[in-house]
Amino acid sequence: MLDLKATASSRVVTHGIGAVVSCTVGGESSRRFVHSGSGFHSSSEPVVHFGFPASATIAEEVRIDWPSGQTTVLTGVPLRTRATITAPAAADLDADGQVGASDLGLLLAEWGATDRALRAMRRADLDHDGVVGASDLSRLLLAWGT
Ligand SMILES: [Ca+2]
Ligand SMILES: [Ca+2]
Repeated sequence: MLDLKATASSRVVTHGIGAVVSCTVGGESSRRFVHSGSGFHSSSEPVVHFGFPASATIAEEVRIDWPSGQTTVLTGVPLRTRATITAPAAADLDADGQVGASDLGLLLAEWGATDRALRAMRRADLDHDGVVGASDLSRLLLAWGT
């Protein structure tokens, strides 16, 4: 079993609600939506649970697709633990832990884009005004190097 607690530090949703978590163990992938946790188990924390064969000890890959369009990928995650995963900062488009040239490139690639159905557009639209443009660029530059 792997419990993942997904927390979002910023934007769109709090606590990772709406994120999709994919977990690969022994070459098999399963997916879970992060939801509010209300209902039968009545937990206030957004936690996703995965069950695996008893022999499994490690997840080759855990991938979190945040509602913001960003994606966090972890490899070699031990099972039978609880991992807390924090969403990347909004301007860290490629979720590599810092805001820099690669994020700028991703934003510029979406310049003028307006289709929020596309993940690449959503993550570049930092101010959520429905278009990728100068205000998003200025937000990214303000966060540069963080
Ligand atoms: Ca980055
Ligand atoms: Ca925008």
